[in-house]
Amino acid sequence: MSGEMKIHLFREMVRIRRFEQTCIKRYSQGDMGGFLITTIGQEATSVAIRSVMTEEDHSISGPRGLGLALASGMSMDSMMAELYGKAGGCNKGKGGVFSMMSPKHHHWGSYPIAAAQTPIALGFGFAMKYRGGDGVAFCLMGDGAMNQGVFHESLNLAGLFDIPVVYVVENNNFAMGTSVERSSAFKDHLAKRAEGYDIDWDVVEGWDLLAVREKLTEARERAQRLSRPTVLEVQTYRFYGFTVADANHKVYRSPEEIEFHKEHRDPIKLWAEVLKSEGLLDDRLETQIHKEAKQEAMAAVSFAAMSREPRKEEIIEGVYWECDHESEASEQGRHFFNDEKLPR
Ligand SMILES: Cc1ncc(C[n+]2csc(CCOP(=O)(O)OP(=O)(O)O)c2C)c(N)n1
Repeated sequence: MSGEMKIHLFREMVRIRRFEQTCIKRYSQGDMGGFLITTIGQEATSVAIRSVMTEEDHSISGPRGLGLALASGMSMDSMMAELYGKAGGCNKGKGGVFSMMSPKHHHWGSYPIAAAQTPIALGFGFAMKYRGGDGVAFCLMGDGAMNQGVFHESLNLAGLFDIPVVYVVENNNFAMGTSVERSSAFKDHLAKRAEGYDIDWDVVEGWDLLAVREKLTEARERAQRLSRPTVLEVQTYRFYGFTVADANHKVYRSPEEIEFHKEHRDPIKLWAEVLKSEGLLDDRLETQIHKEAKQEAMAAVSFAAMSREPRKEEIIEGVYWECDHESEASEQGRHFFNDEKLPR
């Protein structure tokens, strides 16, 4: 990897952290509603995923998806405005943290329903293969989502039909406030469950950017060359609660545990140390990168604040294809359930 690329990856992780830190401040001041789900402490996974993807590939995530959306190339402006519920947002302010998507960037959102993204990723992989392309689908999810039935259905089909999909499971030890020990009957590595579907699996320390990138590169090659899926378990830790409003996160985890991870397993700190040891980064450049990311986030706050509110008449636009396109159903005003036998 070139020095330039190494600095780029550092910058991308810092941009995620500074963006999310800024979001936390604005959320605490009541500028945005709903939930705020951050990836602080887990930035290496998202940056590594997008760094191995080619232009043909597609990505999708669960609700902990701000990092992947930003790493996909989406602008801070469009994401901040979305969180503010403003018309300038990537989904015109209708989705918030659960709809960080941009088809242009081949990033298909941050699905709130646990594991809902897993069959969609499977579909992307299937479609790309069916059309004869070389693309690979990357699906980011949490350890809790692994216990959903639909994930296992997806794995079964991925293994059976040789689908080029990579399931990246961020195991941050907790699903909301429930630890993996209390939620998984299987006591070995979570990714090992993939063996039940004849799928290759691996585990990697998520605070080591380079290691995550290497494992993802292997998985991508397997998907592209052999059209075989992978389940990669990335061991991570979220520095904040399940959402920013999770007041109990210092109850179900000890403050010492949180401090340990901040001190020893911060992917940004660790990557900075590597870059410094290689002479690629010094304190001045490090400060500058942080400063620029902070300024970019602050500019996004101004953009979001200035962006207009969505109008009432726009509420259904862009929600259902049927509502946006001329059809018999839209003329009748009955988009769904058109069966005559159904009660009107
Ligand atoms: C089908 C379904 N059940 C329950 C929920 C409520 N819920 C939201 S997130 C979550 C846990 C997610 O844990 P994990 O997948 O480990 O992701 P993390 O938040 O730790 O990144 C649950 C149970 C949901 N969104 N969808």
